[in-house]
Amino acid sequence: MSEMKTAIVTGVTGQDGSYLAELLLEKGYRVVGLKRRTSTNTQSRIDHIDSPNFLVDEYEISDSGSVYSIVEKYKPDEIYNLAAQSHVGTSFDQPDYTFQVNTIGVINLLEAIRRFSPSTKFYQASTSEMFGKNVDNKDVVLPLGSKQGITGNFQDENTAFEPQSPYAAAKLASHHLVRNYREGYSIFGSCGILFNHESERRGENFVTRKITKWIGDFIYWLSSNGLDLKTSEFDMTGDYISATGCRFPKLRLGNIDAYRDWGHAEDYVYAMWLMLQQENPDDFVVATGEACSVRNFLSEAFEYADIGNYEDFIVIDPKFYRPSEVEFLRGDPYKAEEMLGWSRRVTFKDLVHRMVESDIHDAQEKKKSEKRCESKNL
Ligand code: NDP
Ligand code: GDR
Repeated sequence: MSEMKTAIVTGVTGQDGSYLAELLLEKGYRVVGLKRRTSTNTQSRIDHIDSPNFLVDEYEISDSGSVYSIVEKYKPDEIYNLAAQSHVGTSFDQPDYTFQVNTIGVINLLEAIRRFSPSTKFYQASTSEMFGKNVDNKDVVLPLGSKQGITGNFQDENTAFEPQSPYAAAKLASHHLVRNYREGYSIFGSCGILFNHESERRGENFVTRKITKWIGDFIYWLSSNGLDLKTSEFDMTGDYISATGCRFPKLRLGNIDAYRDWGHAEDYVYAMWLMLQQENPDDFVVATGEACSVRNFLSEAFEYADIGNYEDFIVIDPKFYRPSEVEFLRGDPYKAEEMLGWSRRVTFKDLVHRMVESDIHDAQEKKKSEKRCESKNL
C-alpha cells in the first residue's frame, strides 16, 4: 500500500480552500489546513468536514518564522497556496497589506520550501486579474473534427499582463517569483491562472454572491410579511422597496457592464490538484471560455427567482466603482484541457441557479426565528 501523502492548504477557511480540502481527503491525503488566528470563528466553510485525516493548524503567512516552522514541521508532499487578501476593490484601500499577504506571504512559502522541504510541490493561486485590460484576438476557423478552441477576444498563457489593481500587481509579482524559484532552484512550482469561480460558498462581498444573497433575503422578506410580487402594491421610488409599512433596501451595485468568465469553484480546485500531479511544473489558464456581464448574471438570477426586471430592484452606487476597472475577462482553457485533461462541468446558468437556490434556502433557514416585519426601520 502506498504511503499517505500530506498536503498543506493555506486559506483553508476560504471558498476554494474548503472545496480543495474535501477533494484531497477524498483522494486519500492527510490534509493540514492552515488558518490565521482570529478572535472569532472563521471555520464555517470547513466545520462539516469530519475526517481523522484533516487537521487545522495556525500560522501567520506574512511572518517568515511562522511559515518556516510549519513547513519544517510537516515537510508536506504538496502545498496549495490559496491564502490571500482576495478582494480586488479592497486592495485599492489596503495596498500595503495586500502585498504583505499576496506577495511577501508567497516569498515566505517559497523560501520555506527551498530551505526545509525542497521536494514539496507548490501550487500558487494566480489570477486572470493579472491580464487587466489586455486581450488577444483570435479569428481562426479550424478544420472540422480538430479542437476548435475559442474565437474572438480572450486571454491565455501567452497574453501579456497589464494589472489594474494592487491585488493584481501583488499576484503578478508572486507569479513571477514562482517561475524564478522554479528556474533558479528547481522547485516544483505551478501557477493556476484561474478566472472567476463562484459557488454557494462564495464570500458575500463578491458581486455574484452579493446578488444571490440579496435575492434570498428579499424573497424571505416578502414571504414573512405576506407580500406577493404579483398582487401586492409596492412603492419602488428611491433606495427602498416599500409596502404596507415595511421596506427593504434595494441592491446597491457598482459597474454592472463588466464581463467575467464565471465557473464553479468545485471544478476549479480539481484543476489545481491536476497541476501538481504532472511530471513537470507549468502554468495553466483555467476558465470556461465564455464571458458574461454582471447584467447577464443579474438577469439570469432574477428570472430564475421569478422576481422580475432586475433594473427595478437595483441602485447604482459610485461607492462600488473601482479607481481602475477590468472590463473584459474570457479565458481560453485549451492548454488545461489538452495537457491536464480538465474541463468544466458546471455551466453559467447552472452556477447561477445553484447559488440562487442555496441563498433562498439559507435565508428561510436562518431567519425563521427573526421578527416578521422590519417596520421598526421606517
Ligand atoms: P477567499 O477570500 O474565499 O479565501 C481567502 C483565504 O485566505 C481565507 O481562508 C482567508 O482567511 C485567507 N487569508 C486572508 N488573509 C490572510 C492572512 N493575512 N493570513 C492568512 N490567511 C489569510 O478566496 P477564494 O477561496 O475565492 O480564492 C482562493 C485563492 O485563489 C486566493 O488566493 C484568490 O486570490 C485566488 N483566486 C480566486 C479566484 C476566484 O474567482 N475565487 C480566481 C483567481 C484567483 P479568513 O477566513 O481568516 O479570512
Ligand atoms: P473580481 O470579482 O474583482 O473579478 O475578483 P468581484 O465579484 O469583486 O467583481 C466582479 C465585477 O463586478 C463588478 N461589480 C461589483 N463587484 C463587487 N465586489 N461588488 C459590487 O457591488 C459590484 N458591482 C459591480 C466589479 O467592479 C467587477 O468588475 C474575483 C476575486 O475572486 C479575485 O480574488 C480573483 O482573482 C478574480 O475574481 C479572478
